Amino acid sequence: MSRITTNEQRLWDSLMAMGEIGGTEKGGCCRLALTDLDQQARDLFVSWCKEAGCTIRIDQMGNVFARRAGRNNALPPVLMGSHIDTQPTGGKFDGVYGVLAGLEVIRSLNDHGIETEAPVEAAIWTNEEGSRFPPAMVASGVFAGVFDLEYGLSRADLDGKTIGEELARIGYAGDQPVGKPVKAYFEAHIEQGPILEAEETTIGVVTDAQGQRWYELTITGQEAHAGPTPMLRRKDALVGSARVVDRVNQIGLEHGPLACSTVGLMQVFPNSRNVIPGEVFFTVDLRHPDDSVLSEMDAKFRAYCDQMASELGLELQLEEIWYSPPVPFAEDCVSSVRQAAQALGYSHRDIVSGAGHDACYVARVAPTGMIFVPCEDGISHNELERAKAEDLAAGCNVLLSAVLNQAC
Ligand code: HGY
Ligand code: MN
Ligand code: MN
Repeated sequence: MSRITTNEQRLWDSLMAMGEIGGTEKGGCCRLALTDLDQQARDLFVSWCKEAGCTIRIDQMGNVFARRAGRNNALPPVLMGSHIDTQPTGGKFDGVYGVLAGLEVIRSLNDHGIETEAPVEAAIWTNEEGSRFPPAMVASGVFAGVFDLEYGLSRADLDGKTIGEELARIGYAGDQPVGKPVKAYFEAHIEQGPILEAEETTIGVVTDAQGQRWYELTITGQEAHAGPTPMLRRKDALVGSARVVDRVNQIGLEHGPLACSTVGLMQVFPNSRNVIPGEVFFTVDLRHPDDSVLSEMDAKFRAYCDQMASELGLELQLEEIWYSPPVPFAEDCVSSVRQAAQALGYSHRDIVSGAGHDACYVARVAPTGMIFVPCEDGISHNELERAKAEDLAAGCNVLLSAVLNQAC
């Protein structure tokens, strides 16, 4: 296992410079997928990679691959990467750390004059968050053959703009086919949960990622006047939705401690203080590392929605828009990460990812591993998201070592 290390300050400076693009007053980052800010961030990454001697390849889903040539470029590359799109109240580290750690590995290979047998690449996956264009991880999903290209390009935001249109608008509608042979893929990421920090552990050796199901619901009642309409005559779509929100939360608690259940987006119509809401659109996110438990949660959720609709005389439209099963990562990659942490003397522990990542889809077409580092109070998808430079550098050193283990 290699013990060469990367440049902590350069990695930190790159993260801070990238974080300025969409930077918020609270120190977070709002850089939604395929906005002008995403374009600026992509352009900055591409310029840095070219300075590091990389060639750039952009595929039809806008995924960006920066390649550092090896001795034998006919070999499939060892790939690193993550995403640079953020949540509306995102931080400076979720996703972008994995992209810039990949670049820092390439820069460090240059510094040390190391030539690898296989090429090494750093990637940006388009639209990992699924916040603007649901579902999440759609571009790595197309890369893995889970979705076809037409589905991927046709995903639309709430204004009806599609991924295909927005890629063209920002100049990242590549002409390269989506999908290619990859020797191994490694994604460095902040944990986004409290475990590593609480245990004062530097490296998370990610063995699996939990499964998730995403739903969209429209509950329809009848708008009416908030004053003269007797309570028992109402068809209040928001009351029905509120009952579902509470039941979703209970389902998560009933399947604890590993289950998660969230309602994150809600639109009330007509959203006027003295009109009984006639229609509510909202989303549900259910997660568990065990697929059979996730199915149980799904069944309970659906049954309750039907029961609520009949009790309150409301119309229910419920669509499951996304299912990403639990993912075991490749033992070969997981042990590369574990051995690298060991060789470099970092405290480490096996961990299951609560969040979805592009690695969950790439794992279907290439041996894949992930490296977690702690984040402050386990907070993420929040402008207060913070990570320590020394932890980020430790994760990057493990990434370098794991990549060399596969590429040399
Ligand atoms: O939702 C997730 O787990 C990821 O942040 N897209
Ligand atoms: Mn992420
Ligand atoms: Mn995220």
